[in-house]
Amino acid sequence: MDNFYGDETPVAAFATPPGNSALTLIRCSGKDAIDMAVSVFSAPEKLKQAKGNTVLHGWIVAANEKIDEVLISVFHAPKSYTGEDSLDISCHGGPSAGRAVMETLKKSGFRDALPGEFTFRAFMNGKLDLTRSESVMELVSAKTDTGRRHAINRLSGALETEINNIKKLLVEVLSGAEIFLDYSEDEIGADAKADTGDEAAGRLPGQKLAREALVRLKKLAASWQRERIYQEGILAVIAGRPNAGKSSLFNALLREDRSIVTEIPGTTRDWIEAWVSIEGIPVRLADTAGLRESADPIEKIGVERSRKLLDEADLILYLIDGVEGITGEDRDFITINNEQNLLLIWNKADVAANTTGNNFAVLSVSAKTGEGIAELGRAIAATIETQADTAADKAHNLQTAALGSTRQKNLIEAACAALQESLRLAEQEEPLDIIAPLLREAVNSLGEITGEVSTADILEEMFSKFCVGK
Ligand SMILES: Nc1nc2c(ncn2[C@@H]2O[C@H](COP(=O)(O)OP(=O)(O)O)[C@@H](O)[C@H]2O)c(=O)[nH]1
Ligand SMILES: [Mg+2]
Repeated sequence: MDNFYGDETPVAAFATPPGNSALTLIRCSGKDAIDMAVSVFSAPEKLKQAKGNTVLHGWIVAANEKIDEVLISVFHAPKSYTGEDSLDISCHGGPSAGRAVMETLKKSGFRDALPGEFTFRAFMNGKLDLTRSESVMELVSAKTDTGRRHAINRLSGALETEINNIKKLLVEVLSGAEIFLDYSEDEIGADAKADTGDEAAGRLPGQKLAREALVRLKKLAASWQRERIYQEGILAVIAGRPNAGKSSLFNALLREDRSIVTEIPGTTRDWIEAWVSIEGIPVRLADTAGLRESADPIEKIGVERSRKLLDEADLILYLIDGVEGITGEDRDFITINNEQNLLLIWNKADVAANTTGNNFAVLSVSAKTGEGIAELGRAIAATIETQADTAADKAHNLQTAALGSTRQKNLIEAACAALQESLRLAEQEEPLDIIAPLLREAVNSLGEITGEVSTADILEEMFSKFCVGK
């Protein structure tokens, strides 16, 4: 049978990366995992009788040959990470010992674990919901301290709890609606209506609860704005008048000639983007068309698209053409966009010194010679970090729930849309039989986030993105 998520075959995987190290850790888990390991352990009786959460010392052996001296941590179901019988085998480090132990384990019946299979089993055995499963992967790939803190928050169940609480509210509204559906309003009478505590409600009992749920869902949806900085990186858009040197700067930051650079204003008619790592932060860098009034219809579209992109930008790198100096157009742009994160950059410093004076904090660079580009990189990183930290501060209370993946964000948005539509219909006093299915849809979306509602496809898609051994 092909390997697939969801069987109970004992699996084994390296939990530590290959290379030189003091130790190599191999994790084993599954029904019969302990019995299988007994056949390759130097003290089989000791292992058979070992209690859960104990450590044994001995040798992995094959055909009476000692393979490696090991420590085995024994876990009994359900008290293990996966909820199954599990073993953590500490072998000697280096390229050879762990590999030889792994070969021996596989000969005794273990198979290689699939990516994320340990966490998948933990989820299937009710050890973790899906938000916490995702946070395990988030934690092991966290690049910064803040990223780690956010992952820990979700691993501790903050998001799971908030989603379950919101879901409870909606289930209450839904069951209220379904009672009204099952019986006519006359049969239920005024008492039941009063019970919902929502006298002003139209035809949907419990509208107040539904509105509260909507507010909390929207708050969660908004939390993704800051969380995604750590998960997905940020969008930085280069803007400025034609010929300011935007495409040249784009290339300088990319350290390769990706964008077309010419002296003809308006060459970059659409925008070009590329991912670049700036001081370790993943940045989606976009080079836009110059923002100027144009009669050329194609350039006009380019300018329009650039404006739209600017609206979405997490950070705008606004370039001033040093040769021309600050113009009225530049001042207008700076005034209009000062609500957004704006870094002002004086370009062409190789031929024109910065003359902006004290009114503007402006970094001087030359996209042509590379002067000031490293400093600019550091300034970009500092701005993003400040922005993220400020946002994180606002929600620094670690009880605050926040989203941890686009999967979660899409489902929250689906729930919001369904709930919002149901409230709209309720306000128009539409019948409950068209409102209730929308509420059900919102409840199901929330159930999908935690994994209460899930399909094999969704789970496989999700866990296959994990690393092996997790
Ligand atoms: N001397 C000098 N020229 C530059 C610098 N950056 C760009 N240029 C020149 O300015 C012109 C316009 O550059 P480009 O990157 O296409 O500007 P864009 O229209 O804003 O994208 C080109 O001739 C570039 O070689 C710079 O730092 N120093
Ligand atoms: Mg250009």
